[in-house]
Amino acid sequence: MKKQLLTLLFSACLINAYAEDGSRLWLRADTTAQATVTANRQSPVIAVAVKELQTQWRGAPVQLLIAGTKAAQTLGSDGYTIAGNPQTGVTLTAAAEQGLLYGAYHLLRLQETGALAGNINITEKPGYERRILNHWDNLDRSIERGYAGRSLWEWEKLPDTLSPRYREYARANASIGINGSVLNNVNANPQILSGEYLAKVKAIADVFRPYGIKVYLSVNFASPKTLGGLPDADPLNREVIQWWKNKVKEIYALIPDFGGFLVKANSEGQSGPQDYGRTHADGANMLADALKPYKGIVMWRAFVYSPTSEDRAKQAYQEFVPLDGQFRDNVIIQIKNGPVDFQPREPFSPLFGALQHTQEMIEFQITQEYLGFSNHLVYLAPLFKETLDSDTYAGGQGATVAKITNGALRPAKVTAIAGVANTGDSVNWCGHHFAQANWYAFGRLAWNSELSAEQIAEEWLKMTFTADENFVRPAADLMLASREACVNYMMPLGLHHIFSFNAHYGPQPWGYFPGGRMDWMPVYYHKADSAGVGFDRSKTGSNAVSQYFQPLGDLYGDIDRCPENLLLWFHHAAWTHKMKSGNSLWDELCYRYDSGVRQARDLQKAWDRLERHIDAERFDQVQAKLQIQAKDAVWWKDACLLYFQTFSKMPIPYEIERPVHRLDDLYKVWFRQEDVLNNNYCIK
Ligand code: BDP
Repeated sequence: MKKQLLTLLFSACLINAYAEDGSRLWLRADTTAQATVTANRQSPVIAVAVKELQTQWRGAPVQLLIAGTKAAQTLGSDGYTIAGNPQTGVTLTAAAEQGLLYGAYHLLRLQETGALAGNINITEKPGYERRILNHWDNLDRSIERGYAGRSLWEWEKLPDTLSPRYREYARANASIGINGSVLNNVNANPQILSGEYLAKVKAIADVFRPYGIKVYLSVNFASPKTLGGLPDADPLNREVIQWWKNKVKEIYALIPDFGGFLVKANSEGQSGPQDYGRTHADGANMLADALKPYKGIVMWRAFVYSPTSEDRAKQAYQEFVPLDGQFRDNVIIQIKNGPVDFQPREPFSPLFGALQHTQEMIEFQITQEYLGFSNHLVYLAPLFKETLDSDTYAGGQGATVAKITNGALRPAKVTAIAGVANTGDSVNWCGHHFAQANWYAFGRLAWNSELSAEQIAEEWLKMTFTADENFVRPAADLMLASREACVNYMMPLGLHHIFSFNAHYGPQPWGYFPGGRMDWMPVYYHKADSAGVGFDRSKTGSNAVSQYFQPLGDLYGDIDRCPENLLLWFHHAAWTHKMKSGNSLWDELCYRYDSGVRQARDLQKAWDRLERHIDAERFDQVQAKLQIQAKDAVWWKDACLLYFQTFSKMPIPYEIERPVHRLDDLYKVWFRQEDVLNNNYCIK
């Protein structure tokens, strides 16, 4: 009995020592190294770089140099060179302390991914100056569209108690080059600007600073009125202007390196300058003027649309293009990757490139609001890259979204990129172990948008699981297949926004709620009828195609030449429309949904084969999530095909799997977000 107890205790300890709960993210290096590291300057940031190397670097001595040479100056504040040999000695050189920090993480990444061979001679400089996470975290610690627990920011305990996770978060970001965090939701509570909350924000900023991370805040445009007690928040009202100036002064007194404001104005019910008959430029410039003396910036969102008869996909362009050239040089317009809203696939937003005299930045969504929450394994690097690599043809061929926004083609005072974070207080940070890869990929692409999705997947897998090639190759393939699988089982061929209302999880193509906003209803987006399906955005329809530069406008506008993966985004195509495969549109749609289901099952098969290479804990958790994903894929396929069949009146090709649900039952499925996250929703 005693012996049994001892064995039990012993194995419990073992399990504990090797607990693989995902909390260490991709930062899993052994920290018992005792490397010799020297630096020619001292600062809190350099101290972090030195410590990381001292405890993890297993090679010859490393020297960190801040250099004032011309060559070093061209690297900017974040760039660096790494030169030398791991056997004889390595020198990191940078013009500023952040560069040394990023160089240190780069060197460690080479070590951890087994990429150190012989002499090292690396020069790096980031593509975007500001690489920012947007947290949609509320002050009550709920997270809008968050699927990984509650907010990391423990507002109720701040500023006195600092969670150890603030530092871990900052470290993880620094390791992938992220240098900014907008702490609160774009649907901003004015309280964030109160003295009480600013003291809490300062406490977080102090923890982030040695990791090179600046803090930014989302602000509510009505704050002077709701928080400051002024009669209005009109951006031309002198009192309002003064209120913001005072507020900004107060912020910088607490946080001297504060980054600036993110603003969602006149969008989805948020107040804004238009409430007072002013323009977005009036509003943004007023804030920009207040921030200017402190080098702060305004990220003004272009996510605006209202329930008019105009196609929602056209509205941001219509509102912002007439204002081109009117914004201050510390304003940057933050544009979602697509013209509607973070769908599994969208064309790029036509605003990229269209604002020729206004700085533009891209906003991606890392949290999977429309891609299966933290239940589905969907690796987002291919989606991010699809947008970044899209040619806008602004001013001719080769003007990719990346080059338009990162300063390569249009010199800009401010360049930036944002990703809506998928972090929360869950043990593994992101809810799904593989969702960590999306955080990682965002950071890596913000640094260098030319990295391939494959390279990033491999790096992440090696650091997060094991460098064993027998694991890494197939696991990378699985990741790379996952986004297209998701598009296929949710919304192939350019279908979009046919999610269950509000929750944005699961299919509800029939969604129509009398009296509600039409532009929030799935039927608005697919427009299925007895003739066909899809949103006609060609010249005969809303003519959204005219917002794209040529030759894209014509290409998208021609039903026979439009890329088929966007067909139903731009066209209302007949059910009998002949596809490139020779199939009718209806048959093709059926085959796509079916292949999505099969791909979801293939993800399961591929994962099960990898069991022996990794720890049981994470293996089991991912396996359980993949089961949900495969079940959901069938739900999607059945719901969409059975519903669209009520219009096409055509048979589901007989060789593909039959539906296992009845449409009447699917109409009744109802659940809340928590049910989805607890895997407690039932499809009959
Ligand atoms: C949509 C979300 C909503 C956000 C909005 C935004 O459904 O919760 O507030 O975007 O970006 O995707 O402002």
